[in-house]
Amino acid sequence: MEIDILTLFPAMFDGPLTESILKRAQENGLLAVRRHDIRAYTTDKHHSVDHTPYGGGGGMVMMVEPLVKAIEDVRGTDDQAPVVLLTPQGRVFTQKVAQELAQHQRFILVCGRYEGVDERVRQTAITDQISIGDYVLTGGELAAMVIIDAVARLIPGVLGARWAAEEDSHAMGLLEYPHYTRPPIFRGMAVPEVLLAGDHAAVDTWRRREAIRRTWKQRPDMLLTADLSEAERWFLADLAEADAMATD
Ligand code: 4HQ
Repeated sequence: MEIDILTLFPAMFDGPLTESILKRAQENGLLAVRRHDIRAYTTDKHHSVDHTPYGGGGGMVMMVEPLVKAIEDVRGTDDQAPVVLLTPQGRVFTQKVAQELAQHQRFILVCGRYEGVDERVRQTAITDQISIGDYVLTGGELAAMVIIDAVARLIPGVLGARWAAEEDSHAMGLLEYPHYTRPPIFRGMAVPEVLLAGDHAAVDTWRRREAIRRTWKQRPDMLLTADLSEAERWFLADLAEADAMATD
């Protein structure tokens, strides 16, 4: 997979891309991340990338010319690659959106700064807009990094074989079950017996139920779409009933 980033601050990506899983993915040729400095596409002597907004008001707006030139240069003749603007106005990033992006061989991330980009950037050169959540960042860079991280781990071979990306919580539509490792007792808190007994079917059933219990407690909205068996639906009904008894 190839990811191109357009940014005024290419160095912001140094840390996350040069450690751990993302570092190894690049070393193994599974992922290529290219950073492009938008300022390199300016033509005036001051290398301006922003200007005051027409109509007045505070702040600065990213100028259309350097940005569109940068996008067109980086994209080249590749009309398949999505050009994604990071913005609070975009569709909200979820595991489903990550899976969708992971289907592309290449995509381009455009990071705005200041109050945002001139509206004509969207009209000319953007194919998709994504928000990582309803809060305001100082720029699109950290949002771009979140997307790269979530998408890269979906590339086959990036996670070890034992950690197939489908296994984990959001992909299953449930939160994760509780995890334990050594020691067996910490400050009087024991690891659940079923995990020590070696009955793998019993472990699987326990983990599914604990995942359902947690999801019901913390994220009941996720249960509306979760794929549960008949037995698991009964388990859920029991949880709800026990809760109703306790609060009566
Ligand atoms: N931005 N998800 C860039 C965000 C944001 C978000 C605010 C994007 C500032 C210039 N991006 N502008 N939330 O808060 O993606």
